[in-house]
Amino acid sequence: MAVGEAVSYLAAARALAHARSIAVTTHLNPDGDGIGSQLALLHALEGLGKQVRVLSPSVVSRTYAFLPGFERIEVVADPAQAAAIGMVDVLISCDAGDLQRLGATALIRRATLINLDHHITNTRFGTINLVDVSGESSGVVVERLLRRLKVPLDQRLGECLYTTIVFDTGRFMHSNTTAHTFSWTARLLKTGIDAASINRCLTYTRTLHDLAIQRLGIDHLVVDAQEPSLAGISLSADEIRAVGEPQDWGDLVELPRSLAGNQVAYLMRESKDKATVRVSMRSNPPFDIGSVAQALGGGGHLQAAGCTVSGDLAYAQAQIIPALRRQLAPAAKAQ
Ligand SMILES: [Mn+2]
Repeated sequence: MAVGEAVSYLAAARALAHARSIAVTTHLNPDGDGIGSQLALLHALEGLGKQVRVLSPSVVSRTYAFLPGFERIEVVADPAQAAAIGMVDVLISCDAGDLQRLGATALIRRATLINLDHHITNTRFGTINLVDVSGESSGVVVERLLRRLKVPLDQRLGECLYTTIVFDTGRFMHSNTTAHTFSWTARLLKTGIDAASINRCLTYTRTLHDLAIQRLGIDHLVVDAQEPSLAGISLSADEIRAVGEPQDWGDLVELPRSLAGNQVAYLMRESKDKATVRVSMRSNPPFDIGSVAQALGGGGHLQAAGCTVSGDLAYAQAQIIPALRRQLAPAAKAQ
């Protein structure tokens, strides 16, 4: 661990030790890493006698309803709701690479903002930046922080933190899965969690509507004519409206990625007003799609990243697809 990171853990632990009121938030369209990190912090900090509120800038998928403390999550989706929270000593942001990703929760009044994250593209927007890119999930960063606060792991924390690692390693399939991942996860299993049951909750909870979205994805799956190792799904506002927008887009971007020979995959979704397109990207090492997202104002990791393009679907495709082809081209020549 770099010296800077060690200092941040100490500063964050100190700020939390001195705080009375704490709010914990995460990014828009929160996922298993953000929510698991938040709820682990809720239990740990309440155990230390703190007043804690758990906030989300957008609706939280019922997929995570099995997590202890899920019913404590309050949606803060506009400035009035943010103002109603009042002043807190510490606001902790979990798993968000930049302030915009916090939606309305960015407006919550606070003395100190702890930016807890593991994204390489994090913009260091906090008062204290606890950005540890060596963590496979933000949950790993949370656990390292809890060690500084002398909070021992228990089953509740184990369940929340296990969810973060399953989600952010793609069920131990992504390139960020290492020996550390398994030894860290083994410590969580020793708290007595039922990993198989959590896996079922995270995986086998699709609705018929979710499957209709999968079908929409399959119908719109395109393999690039120039780079056969590039494939993706582009969905227009009209196509999404016809099926009905899901609460959670889940891992639809994994569908093009599952093709034999695929190296780079994308999902583009046009907004209702056709003014923006949300782009999710995935790649296999050594192909870097994080820089593509970053160049367009987004962020993430080298192999998993996203951005929002201003413009309609055709405009976004014209921006993204040539950039992804360029990422594939040099390595293809070298082979
Ligand atoms: Mn994460």
